[in-house]
Amino acid sequence: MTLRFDILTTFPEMFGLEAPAALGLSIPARARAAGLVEWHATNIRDFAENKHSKTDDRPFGGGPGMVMMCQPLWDAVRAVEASDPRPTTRILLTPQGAPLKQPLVEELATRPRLLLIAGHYEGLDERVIEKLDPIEVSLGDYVLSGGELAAMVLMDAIIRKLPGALGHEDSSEEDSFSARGPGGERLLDCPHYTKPREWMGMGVPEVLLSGDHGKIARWRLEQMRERTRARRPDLLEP
Ligand code: 6GU
Repeated sequence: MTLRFDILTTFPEMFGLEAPAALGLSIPARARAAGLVEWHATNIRDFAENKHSKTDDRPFGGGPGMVMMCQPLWDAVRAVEASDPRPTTRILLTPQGAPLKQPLVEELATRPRLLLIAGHYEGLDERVIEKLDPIEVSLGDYVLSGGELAAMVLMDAIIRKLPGALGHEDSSEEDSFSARGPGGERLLDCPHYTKPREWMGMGVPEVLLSGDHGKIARWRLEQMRERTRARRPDLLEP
């Protein structure tokens, strides 16, 4: 079954495939060609019922920036949802959301339809957020100009979890954050090496040349735990 993304945005061109960008190349492009995923970008502006197709206005109470109006977004969501009978999971990309983590990515990869709302300007009128009741997701503690790049990041992370999206069925399980230690804790990835065996006077760890697959697996797990301890001890806390 094909996972369907709908992106609601005032910049639908960012998701176009004419000039392949983030999602038009590499794994997302292959997954799309294989029918594992499809995506449609809808312009919120097309649903604005005011004279200049405005989607934003000045904030009540004053202050800088503009606020996205309720009506165009609400009608856009309703129209897009009605275009396909499968239920959607609504997701709003916003710095006010919960920081994105791999478990949510993996859960979303099992849903049939995801509706991504890319906010802009100072944000959305709070009332439309209340009515839509979306999952609110942030990429981290910094501010992007809009939710579109965040939506693409989320899409890429989800697409690589779809069965058949990667060459090796097991290779996404070995990614950082997917790989597990013995207690089920999520770990960073281990170091990797390829040819040549010597570069700028630097060799590669002897164990990787040993041909002993049990020993190699144990070494890799130890490296993953060591790295996680050194760089991201927070991941090892229960
Ligand atoms: Cl999801 N949106 C925006 N505009 N900025 C962000 C973000 C999202 N996550 C981190 N910064």
